[in-house]
Amino acid sequence: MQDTLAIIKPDAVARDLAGEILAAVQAAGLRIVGLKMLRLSKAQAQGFYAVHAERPFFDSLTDYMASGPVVCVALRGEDAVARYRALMGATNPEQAEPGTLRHKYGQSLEANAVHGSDGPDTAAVELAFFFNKLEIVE
Ligand code: YYY
Ligand code: MG
Repeated sequence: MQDTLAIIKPDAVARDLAGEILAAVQAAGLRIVGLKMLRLSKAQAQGFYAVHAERPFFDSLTDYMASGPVVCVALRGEDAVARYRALMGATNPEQAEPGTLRHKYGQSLEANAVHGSDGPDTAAVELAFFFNKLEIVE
Protein backbone atom coordinates (compact mmCIF):
# COMPACT_ATOMS: atom_id res chain seq x y z
CA MET A 1 0.00 0.00 0.00
CA GLN A 2 1.16 3.49 -0.86
CA ASP A 3 -0.21 6.98 -0.25
CA THR A 4 -0.08 9.97 -2.57
CA LEU A 5 -1.33 13.55 -2.66
CA ALA A 6 -3.77 14.76 -5.28
CA ILE A 7 -4.88 18.37 -5.61
CA ILE A 8 -7.85 19.51 -7.64
CA LYS A 9 -6.50 22.88 -8.76
CA PRO A 10 -8.33 26.25 -8.76
CA ASP A 11 -9.47 26.13 -12.41
CA ALA A 12 -11.17 22.76 -11.92
CA VAL A 13 -12.73 23.66 -8.56
CA ALA A 14 -14.03 26.92 -10.05
CA ARG A 15 -15.73 24.96 -12.84
CA ASP A 16 -17.41 22.63 -10.28
CA LEU A 17 -15.43 19.61 -11.48
CA ALA A 18 -14.29 18.40 -8.05
CA GLY A 19 -17.06 15.82 -7.65
CA GLU A 20 -16.51 14.39 -11.12
CA ILE A 21 -12.74 14.16 -10.59
CA LEU A 22 -13.15 12.48 -7.19
CA ALA A 23 -15.53 9.95 -8.75
CA ALA A 24 -13.00 9.20 -11.52
CA VAL A 25 -10.24 8.70 -8.96
CA GLN A 26 -12.39 6.26 -6.96
CA ALA A 27 -13.48 4.46 -10.13
CA ALA A 28 -9.78 3.92 -10.89
CA GLY A 29 -9.52 1.98 -7.62
CA LEU A 30 -7.75 4.59 -5.50
CA ARG A 31 -9.18 5.05 -2.00
CA ILE A 32 -9.73 8.51 -0.48
CA VAL A 33 -8.20 8.53 3.02
CA GLY A 34 -8.10 12.34 3.51
CA LEU A 35 -10.02 15.24 1.99
CA LYS A 36 -10.18 19.02 2.47
CA MET A 37 -10.90 22.24 0.64
CA LEU A 38 -8.80 25.32 1.33
CA ARG A 39 -7.38 28.40 -0.32
CA LEU A 40 -3.60 28.76 -0.37
CA SER A 41 -2.00 32.14 0.23
CA LYS A 42 0.71 33.18 -2.26
CA ALA A 43 3.35 32.36 0.39
CA GLN A 44 1.84 28.92 1.01
CA ALA A 45 1.74 28.21 -2.74
CA GLN A 46 5.42 29.22 -2.95
CA GLY A 47 6.16 26.86 -0.07
CA PHE A 48 4.33 23.97 -1.66
CA TYR A 49 6.11 24.44 -5.02
CA ALA A 50 9.50 25.42 -3.49
CA VAL A 51 11.23 22.82 -5.70
CA HIS A 52 10.30 24.98 -8.71
CA ALA A 53 11.44 28.30 -7.13
CA GLU A 54 14.11 28.94 -9.77
CA ARG A 55 11.91 28.07 -12.76
CA PRO A 56 10.62 30.87 -15.02
CA PHE A 57 7.00 29.78 -14.48
CA PHE A 58 7.21 29.87 -10.65
CA ASP A 59 5.63 33.30 -10.08
CA SER A 60 2.74 32.68 -12.45
CA LEU A 61 2.20 29.13 -11.14
CA THR A 62 2.02 30.26 -7.52
CA ASP A 63 -0.33 33.17 -8.40
CA TYR A 64 -2.57 30.66 -10.12
CA MET A 65 -2.46 28.17 -7.22
CA ALA A 66 -3.48 30.96 -4.82
CA SER A 67 -6.22 32.26 -7.13
CA GLY A 68 -9.06 30.21 -5.65
CA PRO A 69 -9.93 27.22 -3.52
CA VAL A 70 -8.31 23.83 -4.09
CA VAL A 71 -9.40 20.37 -2.99
CA CYS A 72 -6.61 18.33 -1.40
CA VAL A 73 -6.95 14.56 -1.42
CA ALA A 74 -4.91 11.86 0.27
CA LEU A 75 -5.11 8.70 -1.84
CA ARG A 76 -4.18 5.16 -0.87
CA GLY A 77 -3.70 2.06 -2.96
CA GLU A 78 -1.28 -0.43 -4.44
CA ASP A 79 1.33 1.63 -6.36
CA ALA A 80 -0.85 4.73 -5.79
CA VAL A 81 1.77 7.29 -6.86
CA ALA A 82 2.30 5.86 -10.33
CA ARG A 83 -1.35 4.86 -10.82
CA TYR A 84 -2.58 8.34 -10.00
CA ARG A 85 0.12 9.95 -12.22
CA ALA A 86 -1.10 7.70 -15.05
CA LEU A 87 -4.71 8.72 -14.42
CA MET A 88 -3.68 12.43 -14.52
CA GLY A 89 -1.79 12.19 -17.80
CA ALA A 90 1.03 14.40 -19.08
CA THR A 91 1.70 17.81 -17.49
CA ASN A 92 0.62 19.62 -20.66
CA PRO A 93 -3.05 18.79 -21.36
CA GLU A 94 -2.32 19.04 -25.10
CA GLN A 95 0.04 16.08 -24.73
CA ALA A 96 -2.10 14.11 -22.27
CA GLU A 97 -3.61 10.82 -23.46
CA PRO A 98 -7.36 10.78 -24.16
CA GLY A 99 -9.21 9.59 -21.08
CA THR A 100 -6.76 11.11 -18.62
CA LEU A 101 -7.85 13.83 -16.18
CA ARG A 102 -5.62 16.48 -17.71
CA HIS A 103 -6.80 15.66 -21.23
CA LYS A 104 -10.43 15.89 -20.10
CA TYR A 105 -10.25 18.82 -17.71
CA GLY A 106 -6.98 20.73 -18.29
CA GLN A 107 -7.21 24.14 -19.93
CA SER A 108 -3.52 25.00 -20.37
CA LEU A 109 -0.04 23.93 -19.27
CA GLU A 110 -0.49 26.03 -16.12
CA ALA A 111 -4.21 25.47 -15.50
CA ASN A 112 -3.95 21.70 -15.89
CA ALA A 113 -6.71 20.80 -13.42
CA VAL A 114 -4.88 18.42 -11.09
CA HIS A 115 -1.66 17.81 -9.18
CA GLY A 116 -0.15 14.49 -8.15
CA SER A 117 3.00 13.69 -6.19
CA ASP A 118 5.86 12.44 -8.39
CA GLY A 119 7.26 9.77 -6.02
CA PRO A 120 6.75 8.14 -2.62
CA ASP A 121 9.22 10.49 -0.85
CA THR A 122 7.64 13.59 -2.39
CA ALA A 123 4.21 12.20 -1.50
CA ALA A 124 5.14 11.94 2.19
CA VAL A 125 6.36 15.55 2.25
CA GLU A 126 3.36 16.86 0.30
CA LEU A 127 0.82 14.93 2.40
CA ALA A 128 2.38 16.36 5.57
CA PHE A 129 2.06 19.86 4.07
CA PHE A 130 -1.75 19.55 4.05
CA PHE A 131 -2.75 16.79 6.49
CA ASN A 132 -1.92 15.89 10.06
CA LYS A 133 -2.13 12.27 11.29
CA LEU A 134 -5.69 12.67 12.62
CA GLU A 135 -6.85 13.79 9.17
CA ILE A 136 -5.74 10.58 7.43
CA VAL A 137 -8.27 7.84 8.12
CA GLU A 138 -7.89 4.09 7.69
O1 YYY B 1 4.34 17.16 -11.74
P1 YYY B 1 3.60 17.95 -12.79
O2 YYY B 1 2.48 18.78 -12.21
O3 YYY B 1 3.13 17.09 -13.95
O4 YYY B 1 4.63 18.98 -13.46
P2 YYY B 1 5.86 19.80 -12.81
O5 YYY B 1 6.99 19.74 -13.78
O6 YYY B 1 6.13 19.34 -11.42
O7 YYY B 1 5.33 21.30 -12.79
C1 YYY B 1 4.43 21.74 -11.79
C2 YYY B 1 3.35 22.55 -12.44
O8 YYY B 1 3.91 23.74 -12.99
C3 YYY B 1 2.65 21.87 -13.62
O9 YYY B 1 1.58 21.05 -13.20
C4 YYY B 1 2.18 23.04 -14.45
C5 YYY B 1 3.19 24.11 -14.17
N1 YYY B 1 4.15 24.29 -15.27
C6 YYY B 1 4.08 25.44 -16.05
O10 YYY B 1 3.21 26.29 -15.81
N2 YYY B 1 4.99 25.62 -17.08
C7 YYY B 1 5.94 24.71 -17.33
N3 YYY B 1 6.80 24.90 -18.33
C8 YYY B 1 6.02 23.54 -16.54
C9 YYY B 1 5.10 23.34 -15.51
MG1 MG C 1 5.54 17.80 -10.21
